[in-house]
Amino acid sequence: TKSLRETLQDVIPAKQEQLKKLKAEHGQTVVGDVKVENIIGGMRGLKAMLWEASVLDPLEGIRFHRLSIPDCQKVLPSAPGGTEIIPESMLWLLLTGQVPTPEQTRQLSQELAEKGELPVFVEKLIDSLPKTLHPMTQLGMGVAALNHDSSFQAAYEKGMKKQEYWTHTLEDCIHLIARLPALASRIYRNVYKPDAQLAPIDKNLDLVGNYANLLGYGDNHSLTEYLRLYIALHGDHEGGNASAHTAHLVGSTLSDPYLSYSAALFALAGPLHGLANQEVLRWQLAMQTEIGDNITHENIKDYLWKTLKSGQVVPGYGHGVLRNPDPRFIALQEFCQSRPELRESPIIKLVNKTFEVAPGVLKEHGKTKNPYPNVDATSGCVLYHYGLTEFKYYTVIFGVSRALGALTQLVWARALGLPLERPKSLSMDALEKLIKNP
Ligand code: FAM
Repeated sequence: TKSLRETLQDVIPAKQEQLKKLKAEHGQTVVGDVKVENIIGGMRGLKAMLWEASVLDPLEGIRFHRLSIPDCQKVLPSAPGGTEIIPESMLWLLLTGQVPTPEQTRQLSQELAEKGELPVFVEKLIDSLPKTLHPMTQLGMGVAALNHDSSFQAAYEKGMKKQEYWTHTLEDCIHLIARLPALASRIYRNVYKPDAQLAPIDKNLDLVGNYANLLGYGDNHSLTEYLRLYIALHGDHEGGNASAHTAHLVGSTLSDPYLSYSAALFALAGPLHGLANQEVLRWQLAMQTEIGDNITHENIKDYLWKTLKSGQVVPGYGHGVLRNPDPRFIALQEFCQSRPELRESPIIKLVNKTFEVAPGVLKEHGKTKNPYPNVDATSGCVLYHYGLTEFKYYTVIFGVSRALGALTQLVWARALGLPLERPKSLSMDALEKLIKNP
């Protein structure tokens, strides 16, 4: 059985060769135009970066290498006693393009558990923060501080060769992923359950098994399975989204993976991005409070219009790339439908009912290019059902997850020797000059 490192060592040369060929044979091939609307429109649709682990199709949704979400659910190993995909098998797929065996998945789980403890100074740092500081700010600070032990940074100072970049990057990425449950659960404990004892890391458990335990929900098998699926599915969504792109940009300066990923977390903390799952729950609960029980489709329609007319976005709907319901939303919905207690949950029923009305209203409103739900339309509401009701914490779970894809790309960027990212910007005057005189 090959280890993760050995498997990567096997697949890297062919990719390096592929890149060399692309550069040599197609360096000057035109694959698209740059329009003024791309420059002033947040670079939407501009094909301008390499990202190895996944590609997002506007209609079909995400594919991790060649595998769609349903494909992944069929072939990726789960935890012992579970049926859902786990982050370890997703990480293996993202990094290597290969489906790990159950044994390889267990080995990775074990390695992560062994590396899962936080350095004491990081524990102290997190413990010293005010409970009122948003959990995402705390997570970003904790991740940045972990760069104290960066293998990449230490090796760089000693003058390592470029060929060694990826191995040190991989070491940092594995250590960081391993430590995220301890860091994220310490933040949860400090902010919401100050009297609770944090469980020790169980060396025989998978990453999310430990995370659920540390959060104090380890005996809830159904929630643990949900978290496994949630964290695996949120792991990567190609490279252009704000958090992934931030990690890539910062990493391209040869900042180490800890600093790169902490920057990504602060992009994820924006309400148009990862914070949306907290906003969805706030919005759905406000709808319930205002309307009361027995909410009808008509009530929801009125509430949606009220939100839109007050100039706010409907959280959990729309997407920068997708133009259909998000397959991650569908997968989480299917998880809910397969469990009677979730099928009957009032908050899940409200999410479903909203889904029956919102696309029609958003189409009539006519602004958004995608009137369908994204994954955030349901992800936080399921947590709420399970009693994890502290919604300011939800984006932290997203932050634990997105590390899988963003860190994978850092390994590939260093293995492929990708350069410093440095697009050209223009002022409006310069743009007008260019339009007149291309
Ligand atoms: N409700 C109301 N208006 C919306 C909307 C929504 N859900 N989604 C888009 N629009 C508006 C948008 O604000 C823009 O209006 P202006 O022209 O006045 O600026 C117009 O429709 C065109 O936007 P678009 O091209 O369809 O979308 P963008 O690519 O600009 O933005 C999102 C994409 C995700 C930021 C946007 O759909 C949105 O704000 N959605 C609500 C927040 C949300 O759910 N974010 C989570 C996204 C998620 F997948 C993630 O990152 N986790």
